[in-house]
Amino acid sequence: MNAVLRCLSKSTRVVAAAFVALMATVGFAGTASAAASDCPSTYACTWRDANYQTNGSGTALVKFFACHHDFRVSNYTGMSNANDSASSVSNRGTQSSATFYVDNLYKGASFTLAKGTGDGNLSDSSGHAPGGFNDKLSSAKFSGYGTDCR
Ligand SMILES: [Ca+2]
Repeated sequence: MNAVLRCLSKSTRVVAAAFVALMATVGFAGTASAAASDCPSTYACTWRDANYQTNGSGTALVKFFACHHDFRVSNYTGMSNANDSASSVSNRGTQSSATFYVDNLYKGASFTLAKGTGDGNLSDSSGHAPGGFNDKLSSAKFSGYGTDCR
């Protein structure tokens, strides 16, 4: 009996240690990833939720280097569709401003983010984007690329 208990106890300790390690990993990832810097330098990115995250993950984003003509064809990494859903945007470009549009193919109302800027909450008018764009974006491109960019 004692041997069984010791065995169980040992297993429990192993499981507990694994659980603690897992939680530490998850906790670290959650803390570190909820930032605009999860968008790679030179890219522009969108996230579904405010504060540069999608369902708690900073790396669940949609990124583009030159342009993205139609958000309907993209999902936030491992998550839901990117169209008409962005609540955070970041221009991590180092050369150019980036413009975000409410319709695909760079049409409809738009706003422009200077290089290196972002807006962590599109549902308010503070930050670098004006109000009225939350859950509406459908395309975006860096300046210097034409409306034929795909
Ligand atoms: Ca805002």
